[in-house]
Amino acid sequence: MADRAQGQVSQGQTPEGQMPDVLVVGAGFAGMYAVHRFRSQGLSVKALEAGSDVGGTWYWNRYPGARCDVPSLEYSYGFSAELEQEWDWPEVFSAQADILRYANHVADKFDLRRDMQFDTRVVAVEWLDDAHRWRLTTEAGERFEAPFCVMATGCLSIPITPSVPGAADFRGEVYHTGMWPKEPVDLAGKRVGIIGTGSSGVQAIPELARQAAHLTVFQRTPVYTVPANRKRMRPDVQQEFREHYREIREMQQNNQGGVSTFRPRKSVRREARVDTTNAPPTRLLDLTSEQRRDAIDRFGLGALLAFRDVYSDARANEIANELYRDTVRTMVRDPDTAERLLPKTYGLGCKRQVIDRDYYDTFNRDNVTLVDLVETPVDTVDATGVRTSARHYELDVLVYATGFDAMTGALLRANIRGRGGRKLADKWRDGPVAYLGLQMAGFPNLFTVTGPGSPSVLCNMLVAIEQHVNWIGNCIGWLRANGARTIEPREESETGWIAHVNEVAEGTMFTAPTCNSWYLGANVPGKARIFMPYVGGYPRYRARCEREAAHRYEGFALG
Ligand code: NA7
Repeated sequence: MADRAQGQVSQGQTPEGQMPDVLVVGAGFAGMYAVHRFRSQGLSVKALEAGSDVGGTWYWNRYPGARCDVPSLEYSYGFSAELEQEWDWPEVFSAQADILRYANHVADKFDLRRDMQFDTRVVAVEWLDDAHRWRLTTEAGERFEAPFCVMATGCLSIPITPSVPGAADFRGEVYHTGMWPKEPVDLAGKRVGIIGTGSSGVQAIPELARQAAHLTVFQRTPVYTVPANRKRMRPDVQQEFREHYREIREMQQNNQGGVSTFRPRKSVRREARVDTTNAPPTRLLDLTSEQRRDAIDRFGLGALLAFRDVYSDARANEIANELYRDTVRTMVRDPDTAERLLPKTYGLGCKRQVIDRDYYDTFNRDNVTLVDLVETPVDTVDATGVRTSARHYELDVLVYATGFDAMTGALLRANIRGRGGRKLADKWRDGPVAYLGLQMAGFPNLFTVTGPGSPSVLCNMLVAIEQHVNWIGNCIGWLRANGARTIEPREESETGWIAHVNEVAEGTMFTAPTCNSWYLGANVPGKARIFMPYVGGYPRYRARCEREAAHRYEGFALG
């Protein structure tokens, strides 16, 4: 406890008036659990959050149609059996508002806000070499210090808006899907334009089309999207999950993507269950062309995702892409529009799979226009709308669904400086270098939750978050128990891990030469092209983390 005794900073104290043991940046699902976990092991903690309340991603992404692509019974915390038993999910895949309600319930139940400060953006994170602690400075100039700092800043938390000439001249309303206002936005009778057809755009477009007088969709790259499961939650299914939650959490721990393979047996009638004998086989190449077509007719476009070789074999991938395109051609009435909506420059499995509700059907509406920005690029935005190389589109509202500076953006914007004042931005000039996505050499006692090089966005985020926060909590506890003041990875651990992260991503569709995705940093001009998440699977990753803890953190240097 030497650090706590060293003195108090005038601001940023815990309610007891002492410097906290741990500063946490962010109060999304990672920061929320960090506060609870660290507190319950006897550490004092203070979390700083830029938003006005908890929820992170689900606090900011309030755009119409925002939803999670992981089933809610699994995209939920596993640390409290009581919480699992008391919370009701209204739908199988929850909408943003329901997930935010859940976050608020958790914050209330565990009294998390007591140790959180909102409307507080951290603009500098600096290691004080002599004092052996971190100093965080906020936009308002407040300073906080603690021996440990945990960056729970999220993987998709820095929205990006392209620099389009004239954008500032637009006199209508401007929104970014990742910073949607809290107050409802009234689009009735308005001419709305949306730029971007990634996951956010695809979710928002059908909703915006229903609300607006007219919707113009400015598309640069067409998307592969499959229909969502839109089921309401059945109470008996939820009950069956609740009865098996311990088993389900165990299954998550052993699943590549942190999602259990649990299927309700009691509450889903036998005849209603998918008959696996008729389910598609695991290799697309093993089917005749009639069988392939038949699989899509029976199971829908999503059937393509069930074939393993689609992700590993270029030939299977191209067959799947062609089947996909043929199917979309049958879904969109206007053949020119259909053709423009077809992805042709990259394959299925390169980007995070998008899931939609009525996306293609939206282009059959009279009040929706698709503009292909490859054919007719944007020249400028002006006071009244968007001008492409072909014509001017009058707009009252312009929505940017143009994505995020993913995985590294929030960490780099925090201006982190480690030992000797070394900037993280310099260390990461050619791409993120970290050990297990948890720590960086030269930045002692700084931890990242779901950082680059960890499964993070390729895993059920709630599972990944709990695993990281538990590991960090145990690590801090161990350091204290063993009289160590600092921990940071050895350089060779870091370089070895990054080599492994790259090796397992090699040869997958994620890193195909035709692929440009935010996983690779390809959506941010000038960002190094590196595959950032760990694709080797959550169980393998978890085992590696556990091995480190079991072997007295041998891959780390202790001070
Ligand atoms: P994404 O997936 O990065 O999508 C952003 C979209 O915006 C994509 O269609 C981009 O086209 C488009 N974009 C970006 N910049 C421009 C410019 N300058 N002009 C035209 N179009 C542009 O972000 P999302 O928010 O949809 O989803 C992010 C993740 O959040 C998602 O994967 C889920 O995990 C949740 P491009 O492909 O770059 O041509």
